[in-house]
Amino acid sequence: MHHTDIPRFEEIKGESNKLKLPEILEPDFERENEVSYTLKTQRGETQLKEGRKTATMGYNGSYLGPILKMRKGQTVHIKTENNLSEETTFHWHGLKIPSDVDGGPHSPVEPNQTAQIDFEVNQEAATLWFHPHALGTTAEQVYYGLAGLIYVEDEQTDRLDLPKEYGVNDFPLILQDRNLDENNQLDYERSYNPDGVYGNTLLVNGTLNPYVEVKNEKVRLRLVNGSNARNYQLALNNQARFYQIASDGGFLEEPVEMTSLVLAPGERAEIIIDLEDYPEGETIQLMDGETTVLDIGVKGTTDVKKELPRKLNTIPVRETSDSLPVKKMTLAGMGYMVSIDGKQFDMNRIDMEETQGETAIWEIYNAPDMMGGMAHPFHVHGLQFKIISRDGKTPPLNEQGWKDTVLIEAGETVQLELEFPEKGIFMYHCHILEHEDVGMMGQVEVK
Ligand SMILES: [Cu+2]
Repeated sequence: MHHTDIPRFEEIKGESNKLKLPEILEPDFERENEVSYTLKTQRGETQLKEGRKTATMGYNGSYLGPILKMRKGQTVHIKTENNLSEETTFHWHGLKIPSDVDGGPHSPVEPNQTAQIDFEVNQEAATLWFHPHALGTTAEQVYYGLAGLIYVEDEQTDRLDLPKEYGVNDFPLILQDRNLDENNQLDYERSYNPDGVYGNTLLVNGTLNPYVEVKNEKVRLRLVNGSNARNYQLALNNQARFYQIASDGGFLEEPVEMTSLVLAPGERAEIIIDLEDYPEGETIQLMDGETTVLDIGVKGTTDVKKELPRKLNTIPVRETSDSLPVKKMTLAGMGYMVSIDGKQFDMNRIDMEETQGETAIWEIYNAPDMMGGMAHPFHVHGLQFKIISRDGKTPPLNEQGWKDTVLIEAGETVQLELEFPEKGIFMYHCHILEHEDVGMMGQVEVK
């Protein structure tokens, strides 16, 4: 879908709602090195907008899901249960885990069935998320509400003096656009477009026109693009600077000062907004273009001032770059014709082979067509990669940390450095969920 065709948001005035916060899921049990959760898909009804409730899907609730907290080094057990009348999967987007627990299309959970998942957390602190990845129905299930967050924590999270009081100065923001019809219902079929279902209503954690009240301090926003297809370009209404501190897979080396941030489907970014010099009663808005994403009001004051840590993380740099073979891949097409290297997904075909623990370079070219083509957010399962270059140039500072999803513009070539920590068959695909369902997806076998 070309940029000019993407539906704009309609402002729904007169309704302002306190930002809904996902609950932090209570473990079934937790010991120092072990935690166990139960996660259930279900149908339900949710008050998304004034008037009639909306028929939705959720995890352990009617819309979206809880936050699963886990620590580096912990063994995690998750009992997954499917209470839908259709198959689903439980995919852990951004976790570095073996393919048999990754929840790709190979691992369906049938209606009224449960599946037990066990893995170890072998990665650093990050804001990750989970969502279905069932063959051909991912987009629709996410659209109706199936998505939730994972907070990985570690010693660095404990040590860094960053805002971390949940719902006080540390807020997750799951950004999703939806079409609510005249009866307040989500009608996926009616909204369907193979180039992505875009909505005219912005929801943040399932909240329409959300606001938060905070003190005059530094506030951390964990941004998650949980939309099927829409990119966001986020900025503050007064053009104030903010600081990105984390990308998809962990903290950046240093806070990156910026005034605008693009977030593609699947991507996460943690930012710090500095409200220390704002007086009581002041408001500031996080915007996507002309649309208010979140209204932030300063209510209550504090004298505590915090310097942001200068050093957040150490991202290892590979010593040599020229000895590795470059594996090339081409994204192409639109609508039902989208492809990777001219092919659409076939579960019985392996498209790429890699070796566990060895560094590989993937060069991904997004071929434009006569109409110009479109940007694709490219996601790889089972690892966190690094972006080496965009059209031969070093990526911007906020893209120099760990990533699992990268937006590739039409005509652009992006080089990634990857290392799969686990063996098995992993997906790579466009994270426009309708493109993924149509078949813009391949399989890499890691031996
Ligand atoms: Cu795509």
